[in-house]
Amino acid sequence: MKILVKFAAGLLVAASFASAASAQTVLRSSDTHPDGYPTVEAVEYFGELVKERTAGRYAVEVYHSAQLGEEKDTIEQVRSGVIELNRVSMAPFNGTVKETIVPALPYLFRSEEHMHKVMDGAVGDQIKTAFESAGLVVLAYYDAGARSFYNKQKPINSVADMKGLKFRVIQSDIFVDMVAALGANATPMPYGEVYSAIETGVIDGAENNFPSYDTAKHFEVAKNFSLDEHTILPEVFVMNKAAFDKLAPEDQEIFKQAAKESVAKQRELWAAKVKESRAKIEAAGATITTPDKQGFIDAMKPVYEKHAADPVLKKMVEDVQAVQ
Ligand code: GTR
Repeated sequence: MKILVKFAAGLLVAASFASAASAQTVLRSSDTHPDGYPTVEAVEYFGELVKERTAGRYAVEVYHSAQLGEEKDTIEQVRSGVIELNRVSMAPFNGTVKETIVPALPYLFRSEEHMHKVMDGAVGDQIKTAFESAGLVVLAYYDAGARSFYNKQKPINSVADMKGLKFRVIQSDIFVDMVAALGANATPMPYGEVYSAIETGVIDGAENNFPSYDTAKHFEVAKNFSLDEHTILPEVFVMNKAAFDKLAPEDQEIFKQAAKESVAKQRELWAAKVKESRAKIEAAGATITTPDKQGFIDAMKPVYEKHAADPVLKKMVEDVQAVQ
């Protein structure tokens, strides 16, 4: 009898373990960057907090290194719910969520501190609301520093040096028009194709921040980095809205809080990575020049005229400029 009771109790324990295990929901998140990159680590950290605070009911699996595809494809996946989470740049959303045009405008943010204040404030909230119409909930904005041009032909000291060069840009019309306004040619293409396109001479260079230039190894094939810092465009960490709406209200709070804490973590990791990458690419023989920035700023007028003419966006630009 005793044995039977023990056996039954054992079965009960086993059953409750089984149900606890089967009750775990695994959420998949994509990132184009490799393991160890600040955005990958930040989302992993978010996942650890969520798992801990939901007693293991939710877990996050981060698929780094574009394992689930290039950004444009994974954006479709998270919008349709094939995956639940995604960490991407905001630029590929410029055509679908018009409010994302604002942080992508060249030389709009005066500094990274200015960008933080804006994205942590009312304009950041306005962009978050706009994402909902695309079926996404913004969990966090992460740092991506400033984007600058680099190429394999020559150092860029002024806008005149840009003439005729071919650059890969991130997939957004604003970037295409920005490059045209500088007298160069732009080809939007997926991130994963850039290295070989530079190597084989299909393009002369691209534009990005130091950590991307480093980890995607673009510094090996395009050694002239020109610190023109044209765009301080943050990353976005999004969740499929239907998946978010399905969460219990207290779990939604856990997710939001965990995401908030992952932002602080990512900002720290980012600052360290920028320094590390800059030192690494210089040691590897890349040269950094600081061009006459005012010339770049002055050339951006047509980009604003074309992309920020919409009254909603115009007002947002003014709001950004008013943030001190
Ligand atoms: C990086 C960004 C990536 C990706 C990449 C690109 O700075 O972190 O998400 O958008 O740029 O240029 O495609």
